[in-house]
Amino acid sequence: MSVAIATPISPVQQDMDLTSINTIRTLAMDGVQAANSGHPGTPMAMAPVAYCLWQQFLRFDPQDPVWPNRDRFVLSIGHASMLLYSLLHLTQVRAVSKDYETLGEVSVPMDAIKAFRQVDSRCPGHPEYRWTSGVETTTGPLGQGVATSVGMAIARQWLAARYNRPGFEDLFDFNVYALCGDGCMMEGISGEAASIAGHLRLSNLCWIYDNNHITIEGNTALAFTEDVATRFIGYGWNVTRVGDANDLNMLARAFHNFQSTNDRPTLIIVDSHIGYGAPHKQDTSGAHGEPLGEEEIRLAKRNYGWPEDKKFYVPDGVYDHFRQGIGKRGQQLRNAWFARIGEYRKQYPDLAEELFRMQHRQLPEGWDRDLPTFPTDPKGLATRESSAKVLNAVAKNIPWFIGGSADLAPSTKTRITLEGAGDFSAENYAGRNFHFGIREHAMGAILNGMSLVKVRPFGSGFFIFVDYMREPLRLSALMELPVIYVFTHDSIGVGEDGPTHQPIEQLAHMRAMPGLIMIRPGDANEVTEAWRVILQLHHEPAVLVLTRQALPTIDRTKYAPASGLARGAYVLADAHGGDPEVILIGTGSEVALCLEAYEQLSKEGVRARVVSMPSWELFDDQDKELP
Ligand SMILES: Cc1ncc(C[n+]2csc(CCOP(=O)(O)OP(=O)(O)O)c2C)c(N)n1
Ligand SMILES: [Mg+2]
Repeated sequence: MSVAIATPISPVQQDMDLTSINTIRTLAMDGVQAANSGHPGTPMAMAPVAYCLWQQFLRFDPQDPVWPNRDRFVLSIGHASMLLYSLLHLTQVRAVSKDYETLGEVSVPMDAIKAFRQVDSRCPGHPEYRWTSGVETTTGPLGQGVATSVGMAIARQWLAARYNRPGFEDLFDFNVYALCGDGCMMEGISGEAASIAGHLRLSNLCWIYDNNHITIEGNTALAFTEDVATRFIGYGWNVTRVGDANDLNMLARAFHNFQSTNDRPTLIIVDSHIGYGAPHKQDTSGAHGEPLGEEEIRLAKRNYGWPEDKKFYVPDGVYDHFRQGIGKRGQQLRNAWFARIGEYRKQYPDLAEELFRMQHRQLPEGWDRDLPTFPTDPKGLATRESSAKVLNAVAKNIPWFIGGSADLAPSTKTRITLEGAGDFSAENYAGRNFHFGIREHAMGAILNGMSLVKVRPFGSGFFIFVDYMREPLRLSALMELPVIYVFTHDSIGVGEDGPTHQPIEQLAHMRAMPGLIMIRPGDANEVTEAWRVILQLHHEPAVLVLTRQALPTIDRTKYAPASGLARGAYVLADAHGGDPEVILIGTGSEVALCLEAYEQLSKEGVRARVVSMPSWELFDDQDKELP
């Protein structure tokens, strides 16, 4: 099959727009071909869209890709990673060290593009946050990127409500753009995320939908016929269309339309041709996920008016063109922002200090001064109850500690009850209590997005429903984000709800997930210690697993102090008169049972030891530090 190219392209590249777009396209094609693996078709089709956005609109400084008020660009179609890598390369985005200092090196040098998908390349198969500067979030599992973008947009609204002040109305005014495809639209999480974004009227959020009618198995007619525009209108979004992905004027109009919409998020539906310009593969699923092949690449390059045999070719003037566009605009905006923040610091020193600490993932001085100690109490209280007290003590001293629940706050006890904490809503973006609705999956991704903007988010639900949000949890771990998940009703102690609500294998699941710290405290004082550890994590998500039912508050004058929790496991009660004959190891609600058994055994003359082991991961970590 041969496909005519809609707009004949002159063999001479007359304009820098087209030259730049074709550079993005051909880098993607060559990168995938060299790797002999990857997804060339969508970068080829969406190059003009990404180019128009980056070159004309995105407020992003390639010299400082972590400037806090930069616009965010999320590539929700993570498989089209070569599109992003080409942009990062051509705009010469700088690498950032983990201490947030911008280094001189280019984040994605040409050698990295040539080593696409190879071990250790800055261009892995799917974009990875923290590995490649300029990548705003890890994507690949379809739907996660768009949902994460909602969290970013939410966090921006919260930051603006708290920190923008008279004369500084634009301190936080960044926009969030996410590029998505048919896969993202089919995944349920996009529906959850779009629904809450519309409800919250996030006018700083723009999704761009690549409506190419192609997925892996073929035409979307196989499985997807819904009217996406109507669906989003139903969510309360502003919906606009661009009938041809190559039409830069229409694209610019759509972005202007987004920018002038102040009461709703915007969806731009762009009709595109996957594999644009490849004569035998355009508009087929064959262009989706495999190299085009040398001959097809040659023909596509001919169609573009490109030198057919040149590989990884960046024509003269392209780098400079980007420098003069996004580079110049971004640098001016970034420098102006930092000049203003100097002024802001003079007028609002406390707020400026908060911002500094938050953006560096530090805690305020004395953040833990109100953490409670609980008196011995044989009847005790549920760990969800003690956690509520600790959570509020934390919230008092960390203003950017914010979060909520998937409609279960009355049960998970995660409401911030401090005076003035308020509820986050379209009418009050300063609220600290979030209502994610019954949308666990989106909640997970939204928390990731919020954390990427550097507020300290928590989300809560019943432990059993962690199964609805395993993917975003996994991404928190992969991205090393200190998101806090509070899960209650952690065992058979859930009571009358029955087997659908009883977690059985969930503890094992959480422990098996790399990079995640799970803590299941055994009494109220271990809850305090758990929060103390969690708040000081910088690079790991934490899962706090709590009970519905009351647990005795252990007598710490008789047994070891709860501070042992920081080591993951500690000897709570030891054998007398020789080595233990039996060691009882418990977590959470089982610790008190172990202590009862210990007392019984001691009476019977059996030497027993009780180990409370609230966190396998913390235990493993401290082992490494032992001499
Ligand atoms: C959650 C999830 N399921 C499946 C996949 C595997 N996968 C990668 S791309 C793709 C098809 C995506 O189609 P579309 O979003 O339309 O992208 P296009 O082919 O148009 O680039 C699939 C199923 C995935 N990455 N994530
Ligand atoms: Mg598609």
